[in-house]
Amino acid sequence: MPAIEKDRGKKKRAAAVAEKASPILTVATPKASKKGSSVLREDCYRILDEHDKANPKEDPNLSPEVLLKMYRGMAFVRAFDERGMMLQRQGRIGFYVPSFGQEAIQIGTASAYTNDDFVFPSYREPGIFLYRGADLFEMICNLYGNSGDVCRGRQMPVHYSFADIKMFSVSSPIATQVIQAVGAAMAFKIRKENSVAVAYCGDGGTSENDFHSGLTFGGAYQAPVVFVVTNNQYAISVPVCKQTAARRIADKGAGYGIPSIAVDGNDVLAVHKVMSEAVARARAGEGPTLLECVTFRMGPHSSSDDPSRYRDEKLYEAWKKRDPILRFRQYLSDRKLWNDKKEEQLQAEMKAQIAEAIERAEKLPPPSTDSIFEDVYAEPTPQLKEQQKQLRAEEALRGKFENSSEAFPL
Ligand SMILES: Cc1ncc(C[n+]2csc(CCOP(=O)(O)OP(=O)(O)O)c2C)c(N)n1
Ligand SMILES: [Mg+2]
Repeated sequence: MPAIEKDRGKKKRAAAVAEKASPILTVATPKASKKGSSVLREDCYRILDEHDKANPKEDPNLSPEVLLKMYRGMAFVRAFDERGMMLQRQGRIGFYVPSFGQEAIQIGTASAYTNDDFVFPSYREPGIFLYRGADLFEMICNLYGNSGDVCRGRQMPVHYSFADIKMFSVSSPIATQVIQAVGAAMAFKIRKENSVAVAYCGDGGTSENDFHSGLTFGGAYQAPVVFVVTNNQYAISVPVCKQTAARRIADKGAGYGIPSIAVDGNDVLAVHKVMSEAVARARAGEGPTLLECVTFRMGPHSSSDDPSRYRDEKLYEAWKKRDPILRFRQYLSDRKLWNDKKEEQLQAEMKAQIAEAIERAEKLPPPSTDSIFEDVYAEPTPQLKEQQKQLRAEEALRGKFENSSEAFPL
């Protein structure tokens, strides 16, 4: 079983966690970088070994239907990210944030909770939106900020908002979603509801005050929340070894009495298993769990970033061999659940589906300038009415306002 500490009473909890949990913090040290060695160490919970063979004692033996749904989810977010980056490079959208290499964390966790649970994502979890059934076309409308966008072009691209599938809106300020998730979880507990809240943030996010406030309250109130930290080794250009003096991110849970574990974030079965256990603990009233999912950000921080300026290419090469999708594909092929032909079909199908949604989205006009004045007040104030009148007069004089330079800072 994964090494998440069971709740053995308040006295023993902190000591037990400190001793047994959280097997790893991998640090992108310059030394590791020079050697080009993989920074993933052996003491991380995993099910797939270095030859992608599953440890039979740990294999959760999921049904073929679930396994294939997970594989499709991982493949789909990769295809979506590839297309998103391409659209930005072609100048068709202004900004994109890819999640290359982090597919197993997104799908391994999302497949472990239910539609009644609430998700508080960071900006690097498009796969969770897709896996939970967000409308692909509407997601693409967000990228264009057009009139089909739920937020009417008022958000940055990749800041999706899908309340109907219990996904909180993505917001840029780091780790704000951690306290929001804890607040929601505290409410579930008070109302005796069965839902669990899941908060995602990055390694950099764990330096934010919101992370500490969230863990303080989550631990003290034993709220039904799971904290998922994606340790992708970097916060933009800052490697995790400069981010914290902690030996491992998972160690941070102990200070709040929160059982914690580090898991191989490129092993979807391992992520699914520890997440299932963490969700079950939360639902059973046993309080929060902190997961450190160890991975590597295979792409740039965003379409505005160039990692070659601060990151050794050898690190990338080392992690490429641990591609979570290829590892999982190998596992499925060994079980005769997947083959090259199925892969070819899936790739063609996904590409067509994404291309069709893009085509439709590109036909939509931008949101009307009138929409600027809507959604804040039920009845527009006299000042707003006046401003709207002025804008209309300007437009009559100079024509509709064109898009700005579409440059994004981050
Ligand atoms: C409160 C706050 N501070 C700084 C920033 C600028 N910023 C944007 S992304 C980022 C790095 C976050 O790194 P990490 O939490 O590891 O997540 P990752 O980008 O690796 O997924 C920073 C510092 C911000 N958006 N919000
Ligand atoms: Mg990071």
